[in-house]
Amino acid sequence: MTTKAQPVTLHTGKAWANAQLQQLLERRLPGHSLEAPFYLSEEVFQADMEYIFARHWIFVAVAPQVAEPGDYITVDVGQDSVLIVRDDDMNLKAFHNVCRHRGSRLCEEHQGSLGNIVCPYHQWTYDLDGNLIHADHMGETFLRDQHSLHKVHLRNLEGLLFICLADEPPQDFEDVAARMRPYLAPHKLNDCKVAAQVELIEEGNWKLTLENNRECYHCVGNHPELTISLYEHGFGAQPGPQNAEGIAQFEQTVKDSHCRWEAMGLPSARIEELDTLITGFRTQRLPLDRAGESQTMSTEVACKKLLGDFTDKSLGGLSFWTQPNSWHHFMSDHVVSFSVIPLSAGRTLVRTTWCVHKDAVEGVDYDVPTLTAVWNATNDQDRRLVEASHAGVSSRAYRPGPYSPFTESLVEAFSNWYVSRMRAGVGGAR
Ligand code: 3BY
Ligand code: FES
Ligand code: FE
Repeated sequence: MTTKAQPVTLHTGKAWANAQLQQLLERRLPGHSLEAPFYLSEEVFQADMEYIFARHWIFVAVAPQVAEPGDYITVDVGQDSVLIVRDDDMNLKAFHNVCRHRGSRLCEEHQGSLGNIVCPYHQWTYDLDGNLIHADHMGETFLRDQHSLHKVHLRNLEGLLFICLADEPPQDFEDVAARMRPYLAPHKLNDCKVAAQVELIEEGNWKLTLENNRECYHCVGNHPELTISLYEHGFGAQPGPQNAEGIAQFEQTVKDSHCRWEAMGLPSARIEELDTLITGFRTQRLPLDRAGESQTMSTEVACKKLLGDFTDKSLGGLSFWTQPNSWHHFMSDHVVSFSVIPLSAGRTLVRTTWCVHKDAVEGVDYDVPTLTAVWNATNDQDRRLVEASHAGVSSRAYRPGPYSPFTESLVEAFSNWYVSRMRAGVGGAR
């Protein structure tokens, strides 16, 4: 049986027919990459922004980016800009970055600090809870309390900030948070500072970025720096006689490490809910190779001051992946977080943030080039892979290709999640 994809004609420039998208979704071939329009079409991109990015919990920042009262950041998701501020009581708040007067953007900068939120247009002034506290020229009958900023749902999951643009966000986030808290809490990301942040633009569709992230099939051939700290048999190995011994040894190392970490109060067992929940996620703590301390070129810690109350450098890497747009690696000395934001059908922003203990001193406890070397190199390699994929899926010769049942099952989980959430969106469900 052949698995030849049917060509799809898209009526670009005309109103996107939901029926066409529905058809594409219905005929998705399980176990295969998606048909080309999913990566290329402007209409699918608009649907992605509506049904995926405006309706699910999106990872956008880490709490240390807004550490002090008055600190703010803005994050843009599609046409929407969201302002995240820390108020005077140290609570985090999120608002649409849109003035209630005539709609001007309130904050143009990506980050900063403010006392009140003052619109640059006519100086309407809001406090850090979003209440309008000052508006000139509006007369006696004007009701200030009817003009507070529009709120955006925000959750701080142990220092990871997620927003949801929907009126009614997926409820299962609370279960995800309850299950993840014991894993993340010991690393105390809320008590960290940002040591470095890098924004990378990939000339490719965001789903290619995510698919690429969800497998390590490509790691041996492309990531010489990352694979220094990864166990060869911990990723990308096909089960079989040639790998049997290596895989068994790796599994024993994982078992022994988990026993040691669990005894220290660090949950380590894998949880996999990537396509079984609306807020799909996966976590796992894995040992690191060689010195076994951190994802660095030397595999030793990049920061001498360890996170939280840790005294042991060898805590492996606790990874946390979320649908649709993030992954994170928590180690003994630092946390590295990745947020993916689609910019257009063919452009994607990957924002990478490295955090260390807030009392760590740059130049004494850590230096930024050592801390960031592995992931700067790996991100750039992944960027090229995504761009090459995007170029390839743009060709008339492209047809969905088969995922490996051994090393691409998490890619399949991502695509399944995406297709099912899009079906729900197109079908009018939440
Ligand atoms: O480690 C990661 O975050 C993923 C998995 C394999 C490649 N990639 C960069
Ligand atoms: Fe903000 Fe006028 S648009 S004060
Ligand atoms: Fe990669």
